[in-house]
Amino acid sequence: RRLSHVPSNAPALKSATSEDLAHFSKILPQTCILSTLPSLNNTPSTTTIEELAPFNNDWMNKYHGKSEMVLRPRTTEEVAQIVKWCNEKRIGVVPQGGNTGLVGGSVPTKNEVVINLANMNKVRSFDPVSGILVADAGCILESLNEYLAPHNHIVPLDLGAKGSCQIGGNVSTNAGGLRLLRYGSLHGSVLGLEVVLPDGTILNQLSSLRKDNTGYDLKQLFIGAEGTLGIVTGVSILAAPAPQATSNVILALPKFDNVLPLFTKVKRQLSEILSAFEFFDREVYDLAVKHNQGRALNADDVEGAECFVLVETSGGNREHDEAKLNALLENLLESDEPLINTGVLSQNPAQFASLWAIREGLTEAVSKEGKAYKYDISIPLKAFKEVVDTTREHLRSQGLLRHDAVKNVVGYGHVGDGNLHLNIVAAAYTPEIEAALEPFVYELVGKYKGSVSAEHGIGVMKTHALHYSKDEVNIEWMRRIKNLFDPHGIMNPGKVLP
Ligand code: FAD
Ligand code: 2HG
Ligand code: ZN
Repeated sequence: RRLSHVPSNAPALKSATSEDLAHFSKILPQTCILSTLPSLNNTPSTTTIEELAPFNNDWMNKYHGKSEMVLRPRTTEEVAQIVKWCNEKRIGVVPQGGNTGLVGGSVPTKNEVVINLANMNKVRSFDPVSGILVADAGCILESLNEYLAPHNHIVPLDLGAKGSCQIGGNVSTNAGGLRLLRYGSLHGSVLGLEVVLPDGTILNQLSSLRKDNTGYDLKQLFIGAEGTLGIVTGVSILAAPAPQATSNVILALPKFDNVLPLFTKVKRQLSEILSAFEFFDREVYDLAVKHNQGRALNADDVEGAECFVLVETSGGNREHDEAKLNALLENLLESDEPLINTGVLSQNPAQFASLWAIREGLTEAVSKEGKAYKYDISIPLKAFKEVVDTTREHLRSQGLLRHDAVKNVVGYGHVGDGNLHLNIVAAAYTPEIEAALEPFVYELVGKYKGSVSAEHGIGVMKTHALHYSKDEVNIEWMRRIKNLFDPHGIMNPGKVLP
C-alpha cells in the first residue's frame, strides 16, 4: 500500500548569532566554545576559520561544512540546555564524535552548530562480574579498551579508527568493524543509552540489565540513527572477556574463487576460536605496501597471489588454539588442490600487530594514494570480485581509467559479514567520475538485492540511494519517526533521509 507522504512542518533553519553565542557562554566556559562570530558588543572573535576546519571537514576531506560555532559540552545537562535553546531558536545542530565517519554525516551541510562530544570522556562504571561498562559517549574506543585491559575485558567492537572514534559515534553509526563475526552487532551488545532528544529532554535508558522486556526497546532506534534523532550522551555496553590467547595468519590465495570454500573450511576447522576473517585484494595490498601500512610480506609469499585473507583466532587456551590453527594450515597446504599458496603466521605480539596493521591500514593507504569514492555494500560473497571487476570495466569503457582520473578500483572487507568495501581511487573528486559511478554501483547492488550501506551509514552521501535498499513504506515510517522526535528538523539536518 502506498502511504501518503508526511510533510515535514519544519520551517527553514536559522543561523546561530552573537545572541546565541552569548547564551551559550552562560552554559559553557570559554574553553568549551569555538566561534568566529563577534560578541554581542561587536568585539571580533579571536577564533579563526582554520581553527574550525577540523570540525567542518570530514576525515576524507570530501565533505565541507561552514559552521561558525563548535560547542564542546562536558555534561549531559549542558548538552540538554544547548539543544533546548537550539530547538526553540530553530538552529540546526550536528552531533560530532571522532569525526572519522566515511559518509559525511559528522560535518555540517551548511552552518549548523557542531556539538562535539570529546569533553564527555569519563567511564561512569564497570562491573567486572557482569562485564557491563557504562561510559560517556565521548570516550575514545581505544581508551575504553585500555581501561578494560586490567579487568580482563574488551569492548566487543574493533575498527581501524579506534584511536579517534568515540563510543557514541560507534553506536550512532552502528559500526560493524573487524570482529562483528565474533561479537555480533551493537544492536545486541548495547544494553542501554542516555540520549538528549531534540527538544532538550533527557531520555535515560542507561539500563545495566541483560534482560529487560518492558515494552518498546527505544534505544534500538538511536543505534544507527547517525545523530538524526538525538544526541547520545551515555552508553551501557556488555564488554566481552578478553581472550587468553590470540593468533593471526595472512593467507595468500591464487584466485578469488577460493575465498568461499576457504571460509567454509576455516569455519568448520576453527569453529569457536575463529574471531575474524578479513579479505583484501592484491591491488589494495600493493597500495598498503606502497604507503607503509604494516610490514610488507616476503616477495615469495605474495607471488602469484590474487587476493589475501586475514584469519584471527581468539580463545582460552594457547596450546589448544595453536594446535587447531596449525592443523588447519597443514590441511590447507597439503591438499591436492590447495586453496592457498601460502600462509604467513604471526609468531609473537609484534608480528600479530604488524599483520593486523596491513589490514587496518588499507583505508589510510587508499587515502594516501588519492581521493576515494567509497561504496560500503552488502552483497552475496560470491559476487565480491564480480562487482569490483564490473566497476573497473565500466570505468574503463567510459575512458576514465587513466592516471589523471581513476587510478585504482579495489576491494576489501568483512567476508564473514558479506560486506565488501569497493573503493575507487581517483586523482580528484570530480562530477564526471561521480556520474560514472552513480547510480551504476547502486544498481549493481540492487541487482544482488544487497544493501547500499553495510556499516558506514547513509550520512549525506547516500540519502539519494536509500531507496535501493529500503522500499517506500520503510522510508515513509522512518520519516514519521524522525518527525515525531524532531518536528523542527534541527537534529543533523540533511542526513539519512532523502
Ligand atoms: P563521527 O564520525 O563523529 O560521526 C558519525 C555519525 O554519528 C555522524 O552522523 C554523527 O552526527 C553521529 N554521531 C557521532 N557521535 C554522536 C553522538 N554522541 N550522538 C549522536 N550522534 C552522533 N566503520 C565501520 O563500521 N567499520 C570499520 O571497520 C571502520 N573502519 C574505519 C577505519 C578508518 C581508518 C576510518 C577513518 C573509518 C572507519 N570506519 C569504520 C568509519 C567510522 O570510524 C565509524 O563510522 C565510527 O563508528 C564513527 O565514529 P566517530 O566517533 O568518529 O563518529
Ligand atoms: C574497514 O573495514 C572500514 O577498513 C573502512 O570499514 C572501509 O575504507 C573503507 O572503505
Ligand atoms: Zn569495514
